[in-house]
This record gives sequence, structure tokens and C-alpha cells, in this order.
Amino acid sequence: MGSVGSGKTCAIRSISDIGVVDTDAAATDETARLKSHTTVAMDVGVLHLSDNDKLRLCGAPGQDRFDFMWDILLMQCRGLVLFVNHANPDPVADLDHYLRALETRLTTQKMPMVVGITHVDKNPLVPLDRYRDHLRQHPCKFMDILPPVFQVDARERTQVRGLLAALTGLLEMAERFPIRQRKGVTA
Ligand SMILES: Nc1nc2c(ncn2[C@@H]2O[C@H](COP(=O)(O)OP(=O)(O)OP(=O)(O)O)[C@@H](O)[C@H]2O)c(=O)[nH]1
Ligand SMILES: [Mg+2]
Repeated sequence: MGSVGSGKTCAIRSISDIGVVDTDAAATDETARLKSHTTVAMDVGVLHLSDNDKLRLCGAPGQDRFDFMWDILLMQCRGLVLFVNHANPDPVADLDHYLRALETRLTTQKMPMVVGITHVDKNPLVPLDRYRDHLRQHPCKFMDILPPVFQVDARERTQVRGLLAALTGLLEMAERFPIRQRKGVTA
């Protein structure tokens, strides 16, 4: 999930071992000022981790008007990557917007999550600690631990892979260790 143009579709295209099924359509609203196409339903890709393990990758639309897809995708979701476009005018507000959207939907469950900050190359002098501070100051109930924040270029396979490796680590931890034993763990 994450803001329009943050790189959700791009990240899945960078990493998927199968041809990505996307639902990009020509942008006709204010999104057209940012880019020519936008996701209207979902992207689907697959990453093979080993002979037996694979991650199914689903990309959500960034636009609020397609938020019914967030409900559908979150129903089947095991872990979340939240993308934030660092070059947007107020990216911390973007982060907060999607956190609130998640909080209203994930009322009874925990969801492992990592945060990927994209387009840092366009705004390299602004530190990423602002996102970590915001997460620390605005914890959400669905968060089991404070989500790690990474700089990532969604066009770079190795960087997206790193992000997903962190998420699979969190998933494994959630499976192996009960919540009570992990109290106080931060990232
Ligand atoms: N300069 C720069 N460009 C990036 C980076 N990451 C992704 N991009 C580009 O940003 C654009 C992201 O577009 P999409 O992947 O369609 O964005 P999206 O998040 O799927 O957007 P919606 O589907 O509209 O919500 C692409 O043109 C990428 O090539 C980055 O770190 N730096
Ligand atoms: Mg997209």
C-alpha cells in the first residue's frame, strides 16, 4: 500500500518472478499531473524464495477512491509494505493517512509491516528519522513492533528484495514467538 506514485506497481515489476498482472489505466484526474498511469484495482506478482516457499505480491491502488480494494486485499494479507514518496510535499502526512486507513481496517488483528521510503534521490537532504519519529509517536494497535523504515528505490530489484526479506523476517518472528515474549522489541 502507499501513496500515488510511490512505486508499488514498479516494485512488484522489479521483483516478480512471473509476468506481473496489473490494472494500470490511463490517469484522467489530478494523478495525471504526476504520471500517465495509475492502478485501479491491484497488481499481482510472485517471488520464489526457495523450491517450497513463495511470496504472493499484491499491489494496492494508491488513490482513496479505490479504497474498496484495500478492504479486499487486507482480508487476504499476511504482511504489509507501506510505501511513502519522499519527494511529495508532505510525506509524513501521507504516511499518517495510510496508517489511519489501516488502523480503521485492522481492528482485531496484528499485521507485520515494513515502511519503504522511495524517491529519496529527489530529496536526499531530508532525513528519514522524521518517519521513524512519527511511527514512534503514533503507534497503531495493529502494530506488534515498531515497523522498520528503509530507504528503497522501487526500480531496484535488490533493494525491493531487501525490503521483503525484512518483512519475511517479521513474519517468521510472529509465527515462532508469541507476542508476550516479544514485548519491548523495537526496530
Ligand atoms: N527517482 C525515483 N523514481 C522512482 C523511485 N521508485 C520508483 N520510481 C518511479 O516512480 C514511479 C512510480 O510509479 P508506480 O509504480 O506506477 O506508482 P504506484 O505507487 O503504483 O502508483 P498508483 O498505482 O497510482 O497508486 C515509476 O515511474 C518509477 O520508475 C525512486 O526511488 N526514485
Ligand atoms: Mg500502481
